[in-house]
Amino acid sequence: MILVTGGAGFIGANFVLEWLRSTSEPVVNVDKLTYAGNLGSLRSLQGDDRHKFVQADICDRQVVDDLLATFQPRAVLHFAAESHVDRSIHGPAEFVQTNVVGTFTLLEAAKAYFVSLPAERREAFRFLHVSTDEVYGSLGPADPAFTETTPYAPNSPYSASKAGSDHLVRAYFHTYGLPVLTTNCSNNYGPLQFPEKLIPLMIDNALSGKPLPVYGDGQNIRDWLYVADHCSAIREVLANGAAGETYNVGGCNEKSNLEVVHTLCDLLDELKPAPKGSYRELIQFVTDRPGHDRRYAIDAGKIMGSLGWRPMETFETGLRKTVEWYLANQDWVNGVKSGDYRKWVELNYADRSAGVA
Ligand code: NAD
Ligand code: TDX
Repeated sequence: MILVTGGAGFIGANFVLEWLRSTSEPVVNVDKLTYAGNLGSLRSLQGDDRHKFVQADICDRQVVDDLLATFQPRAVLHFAAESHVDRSIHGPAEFVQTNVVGTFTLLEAAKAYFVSLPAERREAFRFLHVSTDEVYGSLGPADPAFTETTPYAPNSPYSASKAGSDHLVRAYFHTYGLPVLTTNCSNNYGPLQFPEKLIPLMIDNALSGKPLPVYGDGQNIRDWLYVADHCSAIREVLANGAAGETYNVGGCNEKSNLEVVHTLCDLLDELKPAPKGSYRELIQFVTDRPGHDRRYAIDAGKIMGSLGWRPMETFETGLRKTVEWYLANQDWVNGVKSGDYRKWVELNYADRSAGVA
């Protein structure tokens, strides 16, 4: 049994689905179901008793203690977070609460649980913390890519809260011997991503004939990784990573935002032509994000060299799969936008109190 936090979000849901496709080991999935949590993403697991869903807040120590004691997981995989930079600019408090206090609460509970385990189970236990490249700050055009030893320099409330959580995770290894692993990953894209993030937002706006809002001059650079490749990296780190180590994960796909939007428009022109003209005509340059980091780039040499991990998708193949998924899953998108999926949750998860569903 593994315990996953945030498994109703974008990356967590992709991870849980893939885990249960490829192993028989059960998952207990703890998620608060914020606006970003969507049990509709896990609909295909209905009736699969290897998946136990629990609606709970990771800041609730009692619930976390109870879950660890009840399910006795061999590992905690911590995906839960407030994850959207723009939201963190408008309302940072929730980011500090979930990302810092929530991670601290999990670490405290995991430490108590770890100490209570018999020696052979303690040996195997892992706490895997899923984090971001944004903790390293912003690169200039000629700077080398982020490595695991790049100094932390977070610039947004989101990245500062993730940096705080990373430091706590590190401290629990060095001070208490909790066997932690940390992954710092670049921008993910793929199926099931909430349409507030660049790629699904642009697809959704284009299909609705709405403007495509590019921040600033569109020359900010992100290093894109297909979500399934991130999930395979997490599995590899869980299986073979060394306790106390951090691993940078990235796809070697540095693209400017404008390049990403152009490629998306061209794919949509091919797969779902607009009634007239090209989707590129919808692009609008809008006021920049405050404190907008200029460039992120990941050096994934450590995970590739020491664990043999490789991404399977190029940006071109991954983006095509993503656009095809959104075109084929407009019900999911409309449900997320309208909040309809919550009705599905009410119907299918009658017991949604902070207990075991
Ligand atoms: P997401 O916003 O799609 O999902 C987050 C999930 O966490 C949601 O299901 C939400 O309901 C849940 N959650 C939030 N607060 C909670 C709380 N207090 N208690 C329990 N559950 C709570 O995020 P995502 O994009 O899937 O990101 C997952 C993790 O990966 C995050 O830690 C994020 O920082 C990290 N990450 C994301 C990216 C990316 O590009 N999306 C890149 C690198 C790292
Ligand atoms: O409408 C938009 N227009 C635009 O130009 C949006 C939503 C974004 N952008 C730009 C801002 C960024 O430079 O696109 C880039 C990507 O933006 P987001 O999708 O919001 O991602 P980013 O801010 O880079 O952060 C993401 O990657 C790292 C995730 O949201 C984080 O959780 C992760 O840690």
